[in-house]
Amino acid sequence: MNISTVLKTFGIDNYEMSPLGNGLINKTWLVREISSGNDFVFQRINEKIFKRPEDITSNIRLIDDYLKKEHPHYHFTSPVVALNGEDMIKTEDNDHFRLFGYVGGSVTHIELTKPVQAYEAAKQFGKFTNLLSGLDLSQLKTTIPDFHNLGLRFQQFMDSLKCADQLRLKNAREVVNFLMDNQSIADEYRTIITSSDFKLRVTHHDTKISNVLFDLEDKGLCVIDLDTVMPGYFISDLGDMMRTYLSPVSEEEGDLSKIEVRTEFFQAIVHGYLSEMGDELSQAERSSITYSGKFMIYMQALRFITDYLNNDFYYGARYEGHNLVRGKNQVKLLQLFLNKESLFDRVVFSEFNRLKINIL
Ligand code: GN1
Ligand code: MG
Repeated sequence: MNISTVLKTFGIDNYEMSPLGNGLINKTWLVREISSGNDFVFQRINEKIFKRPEDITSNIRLIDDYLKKEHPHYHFTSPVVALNGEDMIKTEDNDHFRLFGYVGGSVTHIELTKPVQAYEAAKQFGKFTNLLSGLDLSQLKTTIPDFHNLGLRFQQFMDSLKCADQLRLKNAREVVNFLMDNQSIADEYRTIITSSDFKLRVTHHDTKISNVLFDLEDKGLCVIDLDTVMPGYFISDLGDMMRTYLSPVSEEEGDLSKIEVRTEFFQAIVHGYLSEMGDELSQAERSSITYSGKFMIYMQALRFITDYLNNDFYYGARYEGHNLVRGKNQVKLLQLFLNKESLFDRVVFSEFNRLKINIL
C-alpha cells in the first residue's frame, strides 16, 4: 500500500506532503489537504522498536477518553479516525500509519533560546502527568519494556564491550572508561526503585522541546508525541528536559567546546515542573530532583555508546561514527552537569522554598 492509498483510508485524496521533525525512530510528515487547506501530522511507526503498535493506539485512546471526561479543556491532539473506524492503519506489508490534526496557531521549537521556554515546557510535562494522576495505571500499556531501566541499560553496555569490534572499542576507550567510573549513577537507580516512595505515574518519556506545542506568545499549549507514554518514574521526564534543554547545542554537536550547562535553564525547568508536580512528589522523590539529570544524561550516553559498539543496530547512523560523537557529547554534558551538582541542589532547595513546599 503506498502513501496515497493510506491517506485515502483517512479520507484525504489531494494533498501536499513534507517531512516534519528530526527523529530517527518514526517517520513524520506534515500533510496539507488541498481542498480544505487543513494540515495534519502523518506518521509511520517504526515496528522494529515499537513491537506492538496497537498498544500505542490503545494508550492514546485511553488518555484521550480520560481527558475528555475529566479535563475537557485540555488541548489534546486526538488521532484522526480512519474511514474504517480505526485509529491506526496497518498495511498488507505490516506497516503502521496514523494521522493527527494539526493544532492551528501552534508552533514547535527545535531549540531553546530563553529560559521561559524551558519553564513553559516543564510546566506542560508536569501538568500532563498531574492531570492523569487519577487514570488507572494498570490500563496503560508499556509500549517499550524496560525503556528507561538504567540497571538494564548499564548491563547492555557491559555486554556490548564483549562483542564490539576492536577498532570501535579503541575509538570509544576514553568514554567507556568514564562510563564505567560512574557506575554509581546506575547503582543509585537500582536503590531508588526499590523504595515504595518512588511512584509509577503516567510518564511521557521523551520530553524534548519539539514535543511541546507553544502558542505565538511562547505559552505552552500541550505535549505531543505520545508513543512512549507508559508507566514510569518522574525522573525520566524531568531528567530528559535537563538533558536536552540545559545546553545551547544538542546531542548532535561534534564540537564539544560548544556544550554548556546553563544554570538559569536548570532553574526554569525545576520551577515549571514543580509548579505542577511539587505537591504530588513524595519526600524521597523531592530529594532526587538533581539526580534526575544525572540519570538521564548518563543513560543516553550509555545508549549511544552501546549502539556504537553494537554497530549502530538500534539508532542507525547518519554518518560513520555518529553514535560515538553523540556518546562523547553526552559524556561532556554529564561532566559539566556534575560540576554544578551542589549548586543545582541549592537551586532546587530555593525553588521548593519559593513554592512553600516542605523538603526535609
Ligand atoms: C530517540 O527518535 P527520537 O529522537 O524521537 C529515542 C529517545 C532518545 C533519542 C535520542 C523510542 O528518540 O529515547 O532520547 O532518540 N526514542 C526511542 O536521540 O528509543
Ligand atoms: Mg519520540
